[in-house]
Formats: sequence, structure tokens, C-alpha cells
Amino acid sequence: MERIKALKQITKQLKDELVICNIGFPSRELYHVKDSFKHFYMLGSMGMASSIGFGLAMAQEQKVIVFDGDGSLMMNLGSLITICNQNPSNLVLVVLDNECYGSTGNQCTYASVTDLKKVAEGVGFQNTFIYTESVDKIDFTPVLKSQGPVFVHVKVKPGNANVPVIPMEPEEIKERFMNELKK
Ligand SMILES: Cc1ncc(C[n+]2csc(CCOP(=O)(O)OP(=O)(O)O)c2C)c(N)n1
Ligand SMILES: [Mg+2]
Repeated sequence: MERIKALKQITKQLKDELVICNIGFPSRELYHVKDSFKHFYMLGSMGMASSIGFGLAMAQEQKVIVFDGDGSLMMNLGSLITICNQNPSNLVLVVLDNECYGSTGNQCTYASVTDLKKVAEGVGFQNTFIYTESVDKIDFTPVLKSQGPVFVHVKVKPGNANVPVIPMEPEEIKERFMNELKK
């Protein structure tokens, strides 16, 4: 399946978790399939979704779902080590792995060779999941039942959906999200 289908299927199974989404098309697609005041679309800072999600998980008790990309995770791989050792029980890190920098034209990453789930397990993640490209329906129940930090590897086909840019300024996205957190 392509990234947008994985986002659609996973978000359908979420309730009111906080969501941090990776830069570029993943955020555009998530906004298109489902928008919420509980979504933070991270525009600009490639690699930082996992770190932002981690900080947020440590700072409060609600469950945090991070949608990251293979290229972005590999740009900030140290984040995995910090997350694992700090052990936030309310953090789920989902890596939508299309083996490329999809948002900038599908340039290959090393994810076709480097197995990111094995990397997470090597770092020490106890709860990891894989949904391979052949999976047609993502059952997210076991993930949501697992104690965090959880690492979820979703292999997706390259391809960006034809969806428009998010019609909000970054400041607006940030303020909307922060106001929601203060509730
Ligand atoms: C530090 C930095 N380098 C490069 C970019 C340009 N850039 C934006 S998104 C992106 C690709 C992200 O790839 P990945 O995390 O795998 O997500 P995908 O788009 O494939 O879902 C790149 C290279 C950036 N925003 N910041
Ligand atoms: Mg990618």
C-alpha cells in the first residue's frame, strides 16, 4: 500500500491520541485524510518528528503517536537511543518506510538495505511491529495495547498522493496544537 492508505487505516483506529507528523507529503496526506486540533504537522525540521514526539510524551500523560519517515529517522538516528533509554510508556513511533525521500522526488535512502526495525531492536526497543508491503489491512490494535515506547515499521510503496498543501501557517499549526494541550 502507499503512504496515504497506511495513514488512513491507522488514523481510523486512533481515538484522541496526540499526533506528530513528519515534514512534507506525510503531513499533507494526514491533513487530507483526517485533521484534528490534536495533530501537529511538523513543517521544516526534517528528522525532528521523533524528538518532538518524545519530548511531548515525557511532558504529559496522553498517548503520542509519531508518524516519521525512513529518511528522517535515519537523519536523526540518535533519537531512537534517547527514546529507548528514557522509556516513555506513552510513545508510539511509526516509521512510514518507502525506502526513499518521497517528498522531494523519491531519491533512494538506505532503508532498502538497513532494516530499521532491526535497528530499533538493536537499540533495545522491546515492543516492535512490522507491517510489510504485502499487508492490505493494518490492524493497529496490538500496537495500541502495547506498553511504550513502541516502534512500528510500516513498509509502504513510494508515491505521494495528489493533495494540496496545508492551508495553515506554521505558527497557526503550533498555536492550535499548544492551545489544545493546555485544555
Ligand atoms: C535538514 C533537511 N534536509 C533536507 C530537507 C528536504 N526534505 C524535506 S522532506 C525530505 C524527504 C523526507 O523523507 P522521509 O523522511 O523518508 O519521508 P517521505 O517523504 O519519504 O515520506 C527532504 C529531503 C529538509 N527539510 N531538511
Ligand atoms: Mg521515505
